[in-house]
Amino acid sequence: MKTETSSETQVSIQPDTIALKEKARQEGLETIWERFAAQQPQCGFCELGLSCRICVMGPCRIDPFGEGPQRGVCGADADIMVARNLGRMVAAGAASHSDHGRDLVETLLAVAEGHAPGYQIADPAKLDRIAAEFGVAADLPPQAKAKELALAMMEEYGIRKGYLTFTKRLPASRLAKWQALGIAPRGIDWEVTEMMHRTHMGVDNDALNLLLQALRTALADGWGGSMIATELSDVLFGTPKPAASQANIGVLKADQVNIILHGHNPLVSEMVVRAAQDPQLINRAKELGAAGINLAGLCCTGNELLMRRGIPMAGNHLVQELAVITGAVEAMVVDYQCILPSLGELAGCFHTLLFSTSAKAKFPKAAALAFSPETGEALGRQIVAQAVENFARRNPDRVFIPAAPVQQLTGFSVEAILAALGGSPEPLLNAIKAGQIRGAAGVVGCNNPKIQQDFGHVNLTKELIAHDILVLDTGCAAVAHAKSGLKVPEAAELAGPGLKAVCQALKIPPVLHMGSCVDNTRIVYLAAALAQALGVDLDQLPVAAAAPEWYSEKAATIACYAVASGVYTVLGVAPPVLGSKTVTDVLLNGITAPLGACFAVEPDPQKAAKLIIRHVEEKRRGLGLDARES
Ligand code: SF4
Ligand code: MSK
Repeated sequence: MKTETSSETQVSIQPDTIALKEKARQEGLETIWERFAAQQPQCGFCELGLSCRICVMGPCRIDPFGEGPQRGVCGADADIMVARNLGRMVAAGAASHSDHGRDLVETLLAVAEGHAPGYQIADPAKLDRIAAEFGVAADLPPQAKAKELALAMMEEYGIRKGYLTFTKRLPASRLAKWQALGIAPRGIDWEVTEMMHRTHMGVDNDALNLLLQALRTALADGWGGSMIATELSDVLFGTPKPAASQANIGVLKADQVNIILHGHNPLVSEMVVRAAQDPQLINRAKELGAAGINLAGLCCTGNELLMRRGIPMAGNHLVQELAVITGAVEAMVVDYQCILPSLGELAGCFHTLLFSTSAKAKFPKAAALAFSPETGEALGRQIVAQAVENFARRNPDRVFIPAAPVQQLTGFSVEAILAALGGSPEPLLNAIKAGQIRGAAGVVGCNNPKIQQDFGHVNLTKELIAHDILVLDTGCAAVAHAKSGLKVPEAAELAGPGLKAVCQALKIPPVLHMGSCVDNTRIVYLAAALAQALGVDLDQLPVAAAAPEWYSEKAATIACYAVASGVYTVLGVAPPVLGSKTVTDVLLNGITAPLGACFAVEPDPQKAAKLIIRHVEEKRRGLGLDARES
């Protein structure tokens, strides 16, 4: 192996990524970074949101310098074009999370009706709590209760009277703000459909009106589809509790059958976990010379399994191709979202089997297996059996696992955090009131090849905890933090004195893992609970959010529901809106008065940290708490 080149070190701050990227280069294998380089220069019109292909009178572009066309063929100006594009982006993100949630609702119904072998109600107490929120009779037996809850949740997707049920978790003042603006979310599918309708040529041509519907669509995700996905995953597979695990590519084992579980929905991967414990399959692996069957996660399916089962995490978004390039992966199992279409081709360069598991997400050169609640258990076994047999095809000379795994503590659901605090948010609020913890920040979101991998997450988070701000993380940011050693209790040494003392007393890290992308709802739910306990609205809390390396439509939606919920949000990558001064002004300033929160864009993590620290201290001052000059 040659020594790393400067270009390899530029792709990531993580040694495992750098080493595997170098292996890819030596073997002439293309990765996301080569494709990113080949796309340069990327379209400046698109970057600014000033291109439109909504109809076939176009495509159209608007010249940001005022010299070329200022309107599309239909007459749309820059404001309309940018707002429509953003609205469609948010709709796609909301649809993705919410369709994921729908798969869980359907599985819950199948469990209730007795035709989902292998699945069960893993957390009956949580079923009781959620069912009560949806008005399901408390005295029903669990199966009947699960059925009523599933049917009630199905209604959340369509046309219903009033607003989404989970909005009752919010302080009344937040819902009142949404009602005043006309953005309180109704049905989940309703909001997505209306967003798509309004952005058709010749419908809504008022940028502000379009932006308001984008926020309502995002809220239908955050307080609807995503929240359903989180809560039902807990009901079906268990509510996460703190557990020790590991992260980075070193969680793959050279002497074992390695199966990687990638995507977002835990429905199939939970069955793979079960099958991997089957003594028959383990014995077969041993017959073939393996020491056992090793499971590892990627992206948010990985986060789901990590949170509930302690399955170690191989990596985040930019590691997915590199994981195959280790040459040690017998099977990669994908469901949907954030899965690179290049994986099948790459897997073909190794012995790796690539299985897709959703009929709605097929991939080139992947074996397409279609999950249903009826077949999930059998699919899990089929996948593990094929992976085990595939161990015989591995070429040991190509195996390269260039890192020792890093320890991490995971599993901080809202329930687990409250349990760690003795059952009430009071101790956390007391620590905030006393100024030991200045506030909290959700650092979430993706990797993006435009940014050195994990640089934004890790540097922002280090700065925040050093200033006594507790960090809550999800998604690929969570993996970045884990790989960098920030998610062990010993990382409290990097925190400011107040946060350090709290972490040491509770034996927790200063960065708490709250799950996958849909689990950002755990963060806003916790914020809502804190606001309720304090008798204030969410925008009055000393809390903020950041997505330093985001890339996806889903992340845009999450950011929109965070801001609309009252959480100031700093983006490390500018969204494609800068082509419209009106839209940019509304997002950076205009929404502050009615919603109490807005966006900021700051790629430099040190500067982003300053923005968040200043915001937290201002909010402390607003609550009458001590505030540091920042
Ligand atoms: Fe062009 Fe208007 Fe059609 Fe967009 S909707 S492609 S701006 S004509
Ligand atoms: S997987 S949406 S790259 S966080 Fe949820 Fe990671 Fe972003 Fe996908």
